[in-house]
Amino acid sequence: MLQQVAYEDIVNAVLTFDSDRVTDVTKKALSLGEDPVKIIEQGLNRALRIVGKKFEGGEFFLMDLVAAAEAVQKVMRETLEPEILRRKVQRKTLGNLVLGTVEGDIHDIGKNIVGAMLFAAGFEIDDLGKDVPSEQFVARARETNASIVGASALLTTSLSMQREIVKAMVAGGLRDRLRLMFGGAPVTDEWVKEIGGDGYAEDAVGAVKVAKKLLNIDFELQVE
Ligand code: HCB
Repeated sequence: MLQQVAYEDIVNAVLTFDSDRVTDVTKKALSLGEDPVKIIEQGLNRALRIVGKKFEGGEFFLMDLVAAAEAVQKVMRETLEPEILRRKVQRKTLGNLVLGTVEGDIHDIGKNIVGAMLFAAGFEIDDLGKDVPSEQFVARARETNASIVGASALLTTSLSMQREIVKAMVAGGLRDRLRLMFGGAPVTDEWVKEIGGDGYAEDAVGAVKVAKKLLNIDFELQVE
């Protein structure tokens, strides 16, 4: 019951763009022993999905998207990501992973959460940021000898850039040397198969599972 109350409080705080309250309620939930990953998935992500629907329905405007995103980014950066990393049991390097949001797309909240979770699970993360051209994914994957490249796309118009990344990896001669993992709200398993990717993850916990599976590492999440 306590958990439900905390999640609803977080959702409501995001929906009213009250950044201080988002942080306060999140800290309270953590102090009650809540798992930071659950706070993200059931509180912050749920709130952002509602924000998206309200935007689509004309009830919220762009400035509302921005305000909600800022509140979520602040609590992620200052409170939840450090907590996820603090709870990590031990550091062992599972592989190098290059991560970014595709060209033409500046949505990076989900990509950042995925990066924090993968880092906590033991991957070395090279985060290229947002609006990243396909060639940059290739160049960095080559430089860092990456085992996996992960790319995020949130717009139906930027989705095709994931296919461009696959093509660029083939053209750059890297396709057979690494695994390609894709995610983002409009991405599906079918889409990833269609474009010739290796793995699809619906959320950050899924991304850790998929990344380990792609490298044949037994799955055990270590951020509890
Ligand atoms: Co934005 N936006 N937005 N937006 N936005 C969406 C994405 C819409 C769906 C909202 C809507 O209309 N319902 C919509 C896209 C519609 C479409 O393409 N069909 C939209 C639009 C239209 C736009 C603009 C075009 C608005 C405008 O300017 N008129 C514009 C685009 C700018 C651009 O990119 N060129 C825009 C701008 C913005 C901001 C800047 C205001 C802000 C982003 C801030 C930021 O990221 N720094 C924003 C936001 C916040 C959203 C919503 C509300 C939330 C996105 C989000 O952060 N979700 C979103 C609504 C929605 O998605 N339903 C809306 C939470 C995260 C945690 O989820 O899916 O990103 P996620 O990540 C998950 C998951 O997918 C997976 O794990 C993550 C963690 O669980 N995952 C991976 C993600 N990447 C992965 C990679 C892997 O390898 C593996 C797993």
